[in-house]
Amino acid sequence: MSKIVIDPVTRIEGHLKIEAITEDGLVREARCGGLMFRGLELILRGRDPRDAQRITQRICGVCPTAHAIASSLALDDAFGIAELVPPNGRIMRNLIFGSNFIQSHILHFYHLAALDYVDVTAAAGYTGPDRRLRQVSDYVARGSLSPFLPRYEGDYRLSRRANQQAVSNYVEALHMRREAQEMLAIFGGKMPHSMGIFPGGALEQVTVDKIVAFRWQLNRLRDFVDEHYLPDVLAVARAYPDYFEIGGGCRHYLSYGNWDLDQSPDLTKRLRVLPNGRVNGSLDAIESFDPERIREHVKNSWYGSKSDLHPSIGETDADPKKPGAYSFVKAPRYDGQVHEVGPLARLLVAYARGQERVRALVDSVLSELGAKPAALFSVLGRHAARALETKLIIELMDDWALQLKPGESNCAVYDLPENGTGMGLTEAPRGSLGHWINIKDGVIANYQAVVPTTWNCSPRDDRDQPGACEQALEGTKIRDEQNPFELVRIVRSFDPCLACSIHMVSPKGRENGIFRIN
Ligand code: NFE
Ligand code: MG
Repeated sequence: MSKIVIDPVTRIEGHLKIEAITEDGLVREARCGGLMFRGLELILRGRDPRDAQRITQRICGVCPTAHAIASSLALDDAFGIAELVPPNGRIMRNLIFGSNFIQSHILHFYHLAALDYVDVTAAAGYTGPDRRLRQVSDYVARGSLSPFLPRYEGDYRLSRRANQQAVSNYVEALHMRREAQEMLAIFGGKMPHSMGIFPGGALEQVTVDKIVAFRWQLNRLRDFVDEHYLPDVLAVARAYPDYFEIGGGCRHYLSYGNWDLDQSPDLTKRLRVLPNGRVNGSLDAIESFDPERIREHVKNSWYGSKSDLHPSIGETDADPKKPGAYSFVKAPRYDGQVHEVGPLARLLVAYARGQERVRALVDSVLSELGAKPAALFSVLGRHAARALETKLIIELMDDWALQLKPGESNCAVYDLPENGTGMGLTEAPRGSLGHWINIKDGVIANYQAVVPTTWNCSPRDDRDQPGACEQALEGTKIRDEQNPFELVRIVRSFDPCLACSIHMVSPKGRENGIFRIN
């Protein structure tokens, strides 16, 4: 029995703590805890409902666009204007949101996860023709080792040449992310915290110049994804095939669906490219999705609020001294069960529903790797799904940009109701995102957001079922407890949006070591 503490896990967004108990190198028990309280839902109370679009974007600098979409969908619903959103508004929302997805997925693979697999020291002393590699070599030679060190040692398996190519792409990916942000700004105005998405549609005027500029930048991103992102993910997959076998977790996958193709007022019936649903590891029992079955548990969370509430009547009363609790993250459950959300869940739901483009993409990668669909329930399955989703979104966006109609309306005109309720369901880069609003006397009476990482990195629920990431960690064999690569690779595969610390605690309470990970 031993206890390993990793605090914090870096290269993720925000603050997360994970504890795990090991026995003979096997993780017996893992705990995820979010250690920050922010209370944005409380800040929204008493404000003009239209402020939700602005304030909820401040939840995060990485996925503000997702919150702009979710809040605008909730407000479309509460104002009764969903069907009035014109096609230009719907398409621009998809284009702005899609730009953010591309940026976010490239960020995750190259700048958050890749250094778990790529040995950046392969760039040291490089003097060849690759300008990007020389930049890294010069940077390291000046003694600038962050964000590359400290790191775990002992499991870098790519060839020197493959490592160098990946480091070069790491630098190129910084430029690509800037391009994706600039592309977002064409229809979104700016990034982060765009004003382009708004209840009723989107605010930019459509012009031919903007469509041309958008497609030009999209093409550059397409080249990067086809020539580098997907090949690099496949190179990692070939070098680390054992990571198709670990980190699976709960094997229940949930998606609210994304990429609106019509304006049906019932979001669960709205035509979306990626359908909603839930599926388990058999992939043959796809079930329809009913948002009434969502609940948030708080037995093990630092909240004094009632547990097992639907988000439409959710409460956010922090109680940081609550005995037994270990996280500010609540525990959302669907049908009382733990579910994983994110790119893998979205693709599995679409795959199980027979979505042709998704089937073709997933099958092509599986056949290239000689793997079966079950291999996707893993660390590498999450990385592959994220890369494939990026490719899919780029293809879709190119078509959508051509469907915009210069000179036509982009936003509905409407009056604000004094009272109403609304629900905004979408898929953020990291998974299912829901906003619920209750408007009374013209102001926000209650607002609740249930975000992807709340699903994936939740603590134990009212029945003490571990959350999705906790389950993915449990049962993992650690090869070298001084270098517990496996744990951080599992955590990072979820792309969590909070900073984590991982504690491995023995039943006898012995502490094995404290690790800082970069
Ligand atoms: Ni802060 Fe987010 C995404 C949302 S949080 S990154 O994607 O919503 O899990
Ligand atoms: Mg919440």
